[in-house]
Amino acid sequence: MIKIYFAGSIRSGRGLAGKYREIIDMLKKHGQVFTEHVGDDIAIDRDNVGLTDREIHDRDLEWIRQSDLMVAEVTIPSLGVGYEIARAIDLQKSVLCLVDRDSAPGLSAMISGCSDLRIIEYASVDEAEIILKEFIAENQESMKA
Ligand code: 6K6
Repeated sequence: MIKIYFAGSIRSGRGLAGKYREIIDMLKKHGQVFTEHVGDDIAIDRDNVGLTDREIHDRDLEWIRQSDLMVAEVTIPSLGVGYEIARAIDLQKSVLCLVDRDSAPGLSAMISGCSDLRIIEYASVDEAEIILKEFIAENQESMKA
C-alpha cells in the first residue's frame, strides 16, 4: 500500500481544514495517510497531547522519510508546510502541491518557482481527485520499475 504524507496548515490558520479532511478521506481510498490529524482539530489535540514541538518535528520528519509521496495543500501559506516540502524534496520524494483556485492569496515564488514540484490549481475536491489519482498511479508505476 502506498504511503502518503499529507501536509496542510496548522498554526498558520485552519480556514481550509474542511478541505484538508475531504482530500485526506479521498487519499485514504488509495493508500495509507500518516497525517490524518491535519484534517481534524480534535485529532490534532488528541494525537499531540503531551508532545513537545521537538517530538512533533522528529515524528513528522520520520513519517516524511517513510512516505512514498507527499501531497501538500499550500493555499494557506504555512512555514511548517514549506519546511516539510523542502525536506521531502531533499529526500527525493515526489511532491504534489494543491492550490485552491478561489482562495489563494498568492504562492511564494519559492514554491511556484521550484522545478522539483508539481503544482496544481483546483476548484473542487472532485477535480483534485482526478489529479491525485493520476499522481498516485504514476508513483505506483515508478515504485514497481
Ligand atoms: C496543536 C495545536 C497547535 O499545534 C499543535 C500540534 N502541532 C502539530 N502537530 C502535528 N503536525 C504538525 C504540528 N505542527 C506542525 N505540524 C506539521 O507541519 C504538519 O504535518 C503540517 O503539515 C505542518 C503545519 O505547519 P504550521 O506551521 O502551519 O503549524
